[in-house]
Amino acid sequence: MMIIGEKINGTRKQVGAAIRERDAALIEKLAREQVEAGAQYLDVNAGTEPEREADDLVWLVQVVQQAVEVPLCLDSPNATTLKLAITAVDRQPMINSISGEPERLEQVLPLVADHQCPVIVLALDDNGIPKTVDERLNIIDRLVNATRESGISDEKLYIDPLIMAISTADDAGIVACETMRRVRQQYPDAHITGGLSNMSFGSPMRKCINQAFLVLAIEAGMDAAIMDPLAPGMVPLLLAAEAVLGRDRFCNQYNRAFRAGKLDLV
Ligand code: THG
Repeated sequence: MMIIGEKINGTRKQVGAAIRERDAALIEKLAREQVEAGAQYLDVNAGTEPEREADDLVWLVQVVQQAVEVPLCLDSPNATTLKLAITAVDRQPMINSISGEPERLEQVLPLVADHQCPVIVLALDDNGIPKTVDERLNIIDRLVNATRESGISDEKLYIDPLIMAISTADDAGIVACETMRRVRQQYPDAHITGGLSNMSFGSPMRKCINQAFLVLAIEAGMDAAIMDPLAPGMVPLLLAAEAVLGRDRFCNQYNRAFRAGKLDLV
C-alpha cells in the first residue's frame, strides 16, 4: 500500500491559517511527521479562495519540498493552478486529479500527457455525484479511454471511486468498495486510490470508521490511500491487513514494523 499523506490541506483550520500567515514551520512539521510515519507522497492542497489559491499552492510546494524528499500530489480543483504548480516542483508529482468534467479533462489531460506523470482519475463528471457503482464505472471507462488515447499507460493511473460519507448515505461504503473491486478486475494494471477519511465526515469517533474502512478498502483492491498516517492504529492495521491478504511476502513489512516499535494500536 502506498500512503499519500493528507494533512497538508488548507481546508483544515490550522493549515489554512498557516498558509495565510506563511507559517512555514507548521507545514514543514506536517511534512516531516507524515514521511516519518510512512507517507510516500504528500498531498498538497491550498484550499483557499480562488484568487489566491495558485500563489498559496506554489508556496506550499516550495516549503514542503525543502523539508522532505518525497514527491508531491498536487491537489487543486483549478487546472490553471495545477499548470503553475507543476512548474514549481523539482520531482515528478502526481496530479490530483482528472475527472469527467469536460473543461477540466480538456485542460489537465494534456498536462499529464506532456509530463508523463502519475494521475488520479476521479469518478466524477458534471452530472453531480454519481450515485451507483455503474455510473462510476461509466465515468471511469470514459476517462481510461481518454488517457489511453493520450498515450498515458494504465500503470500511471490512480483510479479514485470518489469516497463519500456514510453520515450522508448508508451505501457510501458499499458503493466505494464495489467500485474498487470492479476497477481492480477491469483495469488490473491501474492503481486504486481515494480519500479514506471522507468516509467518516460527520460521524462521531471518526477514527473508528476510518480504521474499519481502511481494512475493507484494502480487501477491495485499494493500493494507494490518501490518508493520515499519524492517526492511531492506521498504519498497523494497514500492515496487518496486507499481511493477512497475502500481499506482504513472509510478513516482512509487518515484522519489520514490529521490530521498529511501530505496531501500537493507540
Ligand atoms: N480524492 C482525491 N483527493 C482528495 C480527496 C479525495 N483530496 C482531499 C480529500 N479527499 C482527502 N484529504 C483529506 C484531508 C483531511 C480530511 C479528510 C480528507 C479531514 N480532516 C479533518 C477535518 O477537516 O475535520 C481533520 C481535522 C484536523 O486534523 O484538523 O477529515 O477523496 N483524489
